[in-house]
Amino acid sequence: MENALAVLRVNAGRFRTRFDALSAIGATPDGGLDRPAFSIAHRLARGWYFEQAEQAGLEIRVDGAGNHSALLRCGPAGGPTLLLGSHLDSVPNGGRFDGALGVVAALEVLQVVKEAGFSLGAHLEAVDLTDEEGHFANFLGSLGMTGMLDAGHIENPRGGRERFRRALEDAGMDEGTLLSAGRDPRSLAGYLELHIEQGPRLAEHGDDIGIVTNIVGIRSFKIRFLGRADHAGTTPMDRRLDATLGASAFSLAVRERVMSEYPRAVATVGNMVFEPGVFNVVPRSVVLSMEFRAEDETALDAMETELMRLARAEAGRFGLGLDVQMLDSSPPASMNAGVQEAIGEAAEMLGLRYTFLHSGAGHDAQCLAPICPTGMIFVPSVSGFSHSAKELTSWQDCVNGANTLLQAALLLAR
Ligand code: HGY
Ligand code: MN
Ligand code: MN
Repeated sequence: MENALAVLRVNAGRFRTRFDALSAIGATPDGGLDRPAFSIAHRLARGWYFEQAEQAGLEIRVDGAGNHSALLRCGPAGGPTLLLGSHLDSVPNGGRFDGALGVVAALEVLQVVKEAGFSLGAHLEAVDLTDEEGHFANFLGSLGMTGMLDAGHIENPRGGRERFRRALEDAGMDEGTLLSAGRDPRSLAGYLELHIEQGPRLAEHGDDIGIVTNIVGIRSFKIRFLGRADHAGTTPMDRRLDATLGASAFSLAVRERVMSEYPRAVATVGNMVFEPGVFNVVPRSVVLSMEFRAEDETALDAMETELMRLARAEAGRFGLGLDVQMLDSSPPASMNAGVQEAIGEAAEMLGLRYTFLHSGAGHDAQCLAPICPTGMIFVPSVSGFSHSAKELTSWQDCVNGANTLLQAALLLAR
């Protein structure tokens, strides 16, 4: 039995055909992908996923958080389930591999195990988790699944509350179903995710596989600098309450402070919305979207205090009001030692060169880690590009990752 399991491999041709078909749903002319959560393309991709799962003879199920699962009952009756998965949503104008690779690979693993006809110590579930990219709220589906999603996390959805409500309604969900989608941790044997690295380290060192040790924590905010609208031609420069100045000075100050005081952390101002936002009116308001990331809560707390102090200082310097709204906070997480070991064993058995690394990208795995043994497998990203159309992973690396996922899953579900 052990040997029979060890020789199992994914069907690389079928895996490729599926990946290419999925990449076409929401494809952009530059070779990327535009498939934000709850968009039409996202809904089509989820429909396509279920068609594939049914054609493979798998059961399908959607939970209250909209997570789309394919199930293989290959464990003992009443036995636990090993979750394999990732996400089918993308950032706006993102790449084809982020999330999609892990979902297609998980489906392929279930199909290979089904075709081999083996019974395992756990059932297998290939899950596409909802809104990993935080179109409305970071890691919405995985947080829902943990039962740790609270009303506060969805109180200030990124796209606004009304749009969020409508999106949920269109998907057959509401805030109540989201908050009650929690799974019993005792029913979960673990969570394993294959993902592209989204950075250059594996490729630069010639490694095939990355075993993730820990995932960064993320906090995100909307910050409004509030001034006064004035005529852009007649208001002297020294009499303006120009919201642009506070927002711009703050953005530069954040960069300088993070680089000097928190060299292992990052902060990003990803958007600014100007009001009224025209040539000839001094802006009365600028709303800025900012997130920052660090490896531990202590650093996150210190950064939050420091960056909010900077915002107050820059607002004060230009005579502006300030309004800060925290949107969400995703704690950092360590990956389970036993799962890391299983991934290493799988890679070794496949003759692949592996290394251990930290993830600066956020993943659903950081939400699931507190409730079940969790781990992640990374494959190399060419030149480290991600969240752009330039995202690329060689097909051989994708297959290596999928086989590592398969073998690690078999070890964990033994
Ligand atoms: O934003 C992130 O790190 C991830 O891609 N969701
Ligand atoms: Mn992403
Ligand atoms: Mn991702």
